[in-house]
Amino acid sequence: MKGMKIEMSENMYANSEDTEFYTRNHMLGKGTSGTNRDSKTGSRCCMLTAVCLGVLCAVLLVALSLLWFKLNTEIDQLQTSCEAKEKNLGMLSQLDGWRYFRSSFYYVSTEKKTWNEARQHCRERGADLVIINSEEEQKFIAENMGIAWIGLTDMDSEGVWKWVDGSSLTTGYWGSGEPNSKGDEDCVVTGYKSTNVKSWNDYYCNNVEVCICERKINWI
Ligand code: MMA
Ligand code: CA
Repeated sequence: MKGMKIEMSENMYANSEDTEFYTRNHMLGKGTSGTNRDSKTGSRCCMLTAVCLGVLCAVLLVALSLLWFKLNTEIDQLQTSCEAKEKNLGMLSQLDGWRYFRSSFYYVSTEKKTWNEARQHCRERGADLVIINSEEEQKFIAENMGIAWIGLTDMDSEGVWKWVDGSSLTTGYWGSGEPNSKGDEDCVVTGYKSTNVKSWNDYYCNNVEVCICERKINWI
């Protein structure tokens, strides 16, 4: 009886192992030959690992190439920006008598000239007649310079005020009663009879006055 019991339970154990083996391999869709099954599973695993590694390597290679390219581009940009700043510094060291305000250098000529001659004078110095874009800029000019030509004119079309860079006038700082041209005052001076911010006057272009030149800094 005792022997029987042992035999039976051993049999049961063997059977349950068989069932488990069958089920596992059946689920994997494998045949019943043991060693063959295992080696096939192994080589599949190897191939999968190799493919994964290959893909990983390719991804890393692409990522590294992109980083390298980005780094080089940034180095180039920094170099260009440094060169531009160096050029500016070189330029600044030659700018005796120029005054700095918010990314521009300003210069008041000593000689009096007509508006056209004044503009030429500025251009010969790598600048142009001043363009006033803000109240702060006008205040700075009003506080530091007297009557002087600025880069504003309506000589192309009466009453249409344009800056020397071709842009239109948006905010003007005209003195009271100005502009009052009857078609004969096409150029503009600032600081006319007033130290107020609002001190522009349209004036005869052939009058001789000092001028304000502006040279903007190109920071890049
Ligand atoms: C006045 C005034 C100005 C004008 C000049 C021309 C003295 O100021 O009318 O607007 O431009 O005359 O000389
Ligand atoms: Ca006038």
